Amino acid sequence: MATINVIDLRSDTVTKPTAAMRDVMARAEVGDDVFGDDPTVKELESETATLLGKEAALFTTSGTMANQLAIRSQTEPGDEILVEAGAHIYYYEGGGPAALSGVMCRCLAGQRGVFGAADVEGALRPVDPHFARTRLVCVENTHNRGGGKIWSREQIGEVTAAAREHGLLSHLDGARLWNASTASGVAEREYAAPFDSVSVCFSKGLGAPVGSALAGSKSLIDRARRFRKMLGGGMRQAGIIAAGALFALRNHRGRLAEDHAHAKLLASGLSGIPGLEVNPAEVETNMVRFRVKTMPAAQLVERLKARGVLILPVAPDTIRAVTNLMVSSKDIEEAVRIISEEGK
Ligand code: TLP
Repeated sequence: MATINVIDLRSDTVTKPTAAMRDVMARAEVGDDVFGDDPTVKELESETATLLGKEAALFTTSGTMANQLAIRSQTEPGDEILVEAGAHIYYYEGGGPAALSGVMCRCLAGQRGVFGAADVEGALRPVDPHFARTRLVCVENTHNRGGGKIWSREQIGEVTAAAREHGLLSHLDGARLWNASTASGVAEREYAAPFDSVSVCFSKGLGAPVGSALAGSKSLIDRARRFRKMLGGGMRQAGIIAAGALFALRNHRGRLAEDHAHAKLLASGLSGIPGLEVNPAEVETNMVRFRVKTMPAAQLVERLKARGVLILPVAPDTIRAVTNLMVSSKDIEEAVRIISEEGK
C-alpha cells in the first residue's frame, strides 16, 4: 500500500527536531540544574533574558508552566486576574489559575483577543473587603484563539499604562511573541518592556522539542524558581533540551516569515472553496481560522485525516490550521487541493 504524505497543520507544536538540532543536543554540556550546574540551561536563560530586555529568565518545561508560575509568583490566593475570554491561560490550562494559585479569573471580551484600557478599568474592583483584590492583567501576543492576531505596540502601551496606573502587575503570554515580532518588525524586547513578566516558548514556531521560559526581574524569577521546584519542574541535566531550545532561538527565528507566507497562501487557497468561509486579510502570522458551512467542522477534520491532512476543530463550525517548520509551500498547495475536494 502506498504511504500517504502527512501534512500536519494541527499546531506549530508538532515539529520534530532537525538533524542539526539533534546534533547539538547530543553534544550539549550538562550538569545538575537544580544545583545551578547546567551551563547550557544557564546560557539559554541568560540569552533569553537579554533578548527580552529583562534581568533574568527561568527555563520551564512548557508554556503552561511559565504562565502558571507568572501567576503564582505575582498573586495571593483570593486575588483576581484579568484575562481575555479566549486567552490560553483561561481556556487551555486546565483551570491552573484556580488550582495552583487560588485566584479568580475575570474575563474581558476582546476583539480577536485584543482588549483596551477601558476594559481593564471597567473590571477594576473598589478597594473594599467585599471584593477580590484585582492584581494582574494578562495579554497574549500573538493571540491563539484570535487566529494568530498581533497586538500593536500602541494597544499594549495603553493596557499596560492603565494597569500601572491602578497598581496592577502585567504578564505577557508570548508563546508566539517571535511570530508577532517577525510580522510586525517590533523587537521582542520592545513588546516585553512594559510587562512585569513575559513567557515565551521554544517548542512552537521555533521548532524545539521541549521548553519555554519565564522572564522578569531577578526577584520575580527567584520566586518563580522556588515555585517551579515545588511543582516538580526542577529538571536535572536539562542542558540536553535547553541545547535544542538555544539552537531554535539562534537559527529558526529568522525563518518564521516563511510560515507566515504559507499561512497567507493557505488562506487565499481556501477562500476559493465555496463550502468554506475565510478572510485572508485576517491572517497576520502562522494561523488560519476558517468556518465550514456544509458540515460540522469535526466531520471535515475526520475526512481530511483519512487523506493525510491534519487540522483541528476549535469550535463546532470552525477549524484552525497552523503552518510550521515541517510544512512546505508544496504541502500547502496539496492541502488546499485535498480540502477543496473534501470541503466543497
Ligand atoms: N497552545 C497549544 C494548545 O495548548 C492549544 C496550541 O496548539 O496552540 N500560550 C499560548 C498562547 C499557547 O498557544 C500555548 C500552547 C501555550 C501558552 C502553552 O504552551 P505549552 O503547550 O508548552 O504548555
